[in-house]
Amino acid sequence: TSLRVAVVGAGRMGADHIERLHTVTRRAEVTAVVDVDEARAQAAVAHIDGASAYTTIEDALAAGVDAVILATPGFLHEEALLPLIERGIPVLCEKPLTPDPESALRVVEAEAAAGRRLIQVGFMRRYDAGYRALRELIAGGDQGELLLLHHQHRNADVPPGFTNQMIIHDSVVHEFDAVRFLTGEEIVSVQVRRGKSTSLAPEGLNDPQRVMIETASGVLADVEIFVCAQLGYQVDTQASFERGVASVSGAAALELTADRTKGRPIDASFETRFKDAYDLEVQEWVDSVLTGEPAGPSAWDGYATAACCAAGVASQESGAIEPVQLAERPALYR
Ligand code: ISE
Repeated sequence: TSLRVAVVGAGRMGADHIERLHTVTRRAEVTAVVDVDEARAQAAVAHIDGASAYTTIEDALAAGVDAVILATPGFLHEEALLPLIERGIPVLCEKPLTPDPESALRVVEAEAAAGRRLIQVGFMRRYDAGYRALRELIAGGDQGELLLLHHQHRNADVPPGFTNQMIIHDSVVHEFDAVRFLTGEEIVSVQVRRGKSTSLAPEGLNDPQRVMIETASGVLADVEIFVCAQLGYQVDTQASFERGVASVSGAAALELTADRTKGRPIDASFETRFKDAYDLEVQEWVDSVLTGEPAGPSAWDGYATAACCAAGVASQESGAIEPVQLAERPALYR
């Protein structure tokens, strides 16, 4: 059997998933692409036999769809997710689940009421070989207790209109999830400091910013988020243990000496830095839908990270250490 997938939103990430489903993913095919921009939807399916373009999710579902990849901007997710949960359609929802904890909790509650996990959130770092190995090292305890995490999250640039809120909701949300994934703990507080800014940031954006995350057991994780860093796409993490230090790096395995430079190239963008992670994420999602055994980051992970984002945005204004408030975790996610 082959899973009939509708990709909703044919923007940057939607287009990437359409190509992946078409050329890499096994046991699934893109049969529908939905975009409010009809021409964009049509262009996205033009080269895919058996795929049709739609402007609404309902029209795509009416034609027969087994599962959905939701790749619209986060503020459009809740209105799409609630009816999909109602119909029992599995969804791989790009991050963030929703932009704020209130709407994320509504999604969690709808899923809990439905009584089964239908939503996986697109936190692709959980599928990166380096992050997986680091999680195992932490859980295994060979280097003693984990004490500190240091994250660098750098983008070459961002589109005009990228705001201080978006730097938390769209970018640092990955570190909130990575810290929860690596430690297996909830985050209890977040502090954000906006320091000296680059002149290369769009109007209204402070860049870089420094984020301090604290987990339930007291692990401190610091993040340099720097989205107009020019140098390329760089997502690295170092972990300090009682007896050693471990590093996850996206740099190429091979060191090259050429053009009077000695070093390891880094990626230009997230599509290449995390290509293997995205491929694995989508394959494991497809297989989990086919077997009916949900795996991967859940709507609860989407909600918990949304609560961290709310604390982060509050701290951008206050500069204070802001507590992360979480609702009680429904039994479905225990
Ligand atoms: C983007 O939406 C992503 O998800 C990337 O992984 C992140 O690095 C980037 O900052 C975001 O804008």
